[in-house]
Amino acid sequence: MELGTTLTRFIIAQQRKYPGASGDFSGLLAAIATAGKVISHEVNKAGLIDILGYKGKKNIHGEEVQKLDDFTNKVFMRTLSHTGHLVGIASEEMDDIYQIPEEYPKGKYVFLMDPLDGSSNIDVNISIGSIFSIYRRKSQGPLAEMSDFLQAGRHQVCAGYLIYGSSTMLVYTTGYGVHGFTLDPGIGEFLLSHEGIQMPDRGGIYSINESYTSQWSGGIKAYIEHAKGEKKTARYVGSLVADFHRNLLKGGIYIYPGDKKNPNGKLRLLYEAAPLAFIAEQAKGYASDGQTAMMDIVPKSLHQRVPLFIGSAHDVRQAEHYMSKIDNPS
Ligand code: AHM
Repeated sequence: MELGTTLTRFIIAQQRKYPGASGDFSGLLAAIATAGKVISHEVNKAGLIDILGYKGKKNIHGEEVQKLDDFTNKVFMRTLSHTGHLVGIASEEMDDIYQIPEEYPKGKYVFLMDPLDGSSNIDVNISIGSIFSIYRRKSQGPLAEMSDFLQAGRHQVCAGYLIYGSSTMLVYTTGYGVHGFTLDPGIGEFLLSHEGIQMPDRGGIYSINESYTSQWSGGIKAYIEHAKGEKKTARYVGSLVADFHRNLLKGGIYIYPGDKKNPNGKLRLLYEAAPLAFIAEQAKGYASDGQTAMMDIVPKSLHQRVPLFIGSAHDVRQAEHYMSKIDNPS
């Protein structure tokens, strides 16, 4: 489609093109885009906090200032609750499942999110993001059940992220390729800027926090030496969305491994790893926990952590090869 196509027009065109594509997503994606605009506006003001005289939890007018991660969580909840497409929401910011209130119509999907990923980067003006994932519910009663959320990534019907960087972008897949839209702040619309994104099979970048080298397994150490030998260069922002987005467009591998201290790593299967794995696979990339395809891992709990290897397919397979050869020789 031509550049400058709005998100809404693109979704409608996709529905016509793929008869299997559900119209339900137009409503949901429109709501996600609205939440993204509100959050983007707020994130862009974060740097003004000192200038405007915010102190602690109060602003100069004595009003409570919300932490940005609470704020983003609430924006998504408010914007999505009344769409009529959801029965429940789970968030990295909430301990338990949120049930869509009685007064709203309910639908057949559940929504999962990391509303503000990379929050330690807000104060220093580095890109941050929001990650989301949608599953068709399995249960049939009036309330969402845990089994609706604890599904393997392979069952996702939509996944995406918003990145609040030098511009704000929405990148998503419904299983028909990966498409990116850039927010034009002048007109407040997400415009198609990256249609049918495909990840190079091999990349020139590796992204891992090397300060943890002493904690790494032999397999990780060997793979990173291999990556350096291939003349890959290191890039690590410390915001997963930003590191993933760069590697999606340029090719590369992002690793947050398990280590001696945290065998399951740091990142969350349902809110971070599975949605990005869906996007990676749709863009011809790949993601795994070092052994098993991320999309095939069945979660045991809502906030489960998982080691993450994601990016260019060849590079991730290569890392898996080192992991199995050195860490799990048969
Ligand atoms: P957060 O949920 O506290 O934002 O942590 C997630 C972030 C990722 O965005 C990032 O890739 C990773 O943590 C960085 O962790 P580390 O500082 O350990 O390298």
